[in-house]
Amino acid sequence: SAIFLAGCGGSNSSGSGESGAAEGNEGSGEKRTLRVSIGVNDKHPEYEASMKFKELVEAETDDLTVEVYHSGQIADDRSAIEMLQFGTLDITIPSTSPLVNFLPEYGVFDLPFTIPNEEVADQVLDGEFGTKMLEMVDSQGLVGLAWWENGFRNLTNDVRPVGSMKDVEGLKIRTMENEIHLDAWKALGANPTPMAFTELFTAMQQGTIDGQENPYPTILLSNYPEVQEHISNTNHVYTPFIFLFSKSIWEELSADQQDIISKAAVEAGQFNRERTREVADESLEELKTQMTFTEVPEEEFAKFQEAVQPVIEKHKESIGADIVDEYLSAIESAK
Ligand code: TF8
Repeated sequence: SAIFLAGCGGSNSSGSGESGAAEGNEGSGEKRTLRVSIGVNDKHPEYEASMKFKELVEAETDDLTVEVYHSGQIADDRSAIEMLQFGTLDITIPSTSPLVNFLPEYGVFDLPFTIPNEEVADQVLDGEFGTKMLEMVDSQGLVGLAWWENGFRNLTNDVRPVGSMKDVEGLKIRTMENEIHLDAWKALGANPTPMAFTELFTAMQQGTIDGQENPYPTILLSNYPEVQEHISNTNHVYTPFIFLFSKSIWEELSADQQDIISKAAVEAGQFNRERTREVADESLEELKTQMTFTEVPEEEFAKFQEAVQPVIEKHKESIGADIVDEYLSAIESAK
């Protein structure tokens, strides 16, 4: 990550200089630039929403400028989280899955086939459970400000149409850097490899992996149809995006600035959900014209779910049985 630091200038403050950040309280007029790192490109709804966040913040104050860096130019999800911990980056909005490497509790969101639809996701995340999870990142030198949406993940591959578990057999699938995803794909009969998102396109192009899984907008807007022929509506897991701020930098901000940023993160998150859902529908229609689409039959879903049940049991340990129960009951009461 030394390369990232050198490439991006390192320091987060600009304008009136590095010193005196702590005295910047009550809007002393110190100007600050907040850098946002996201992994997807500038066609993605997450980028649109990040630009919305910028607009909202900059409309409220002259003290803060927001710069959005897309396509993992600054860092991939996991490295960006580390930069927040070091105070060398202000904001990142990663999938929750890489956070499991810091907070095992976050593994709840990786348990396959648990959240059934977006409405339930909203209720779980916007309710007590979601708030508790946001607060939990504090122990990692992070401030969790809002839930955004990555979405339901769907499988693509370049070998064969997948309509059943037997079709998954032996496929080399890239997963996020997350043990639960790895185990789930093993349980389904695939041959999974963890990899940073930034390396994924090239890996598919070179054929070192057969496939991957991501929400429809990411699949379309990252040009995966160029390197993948088959797509199925596996909808196997819902991945939230989490809006994270560096805690050490947060503590240098005035209460007013914190308030502006918190509100903008939540409001841009609402916009993000709406746009993501529109774009997901449009993306699927477009993907059907560029790839072979296979609808997984209902009875096959039951088999997928049965196959991953031992993975849920196994990871109840690593995640924490209490938090898994809380998560599952939050889902039940949202249904
Ligand atoms: C993945 C995730 C990513 C995002 C983004 C690049 O497959 O779904 O799309 O976390 O930050 O790695």
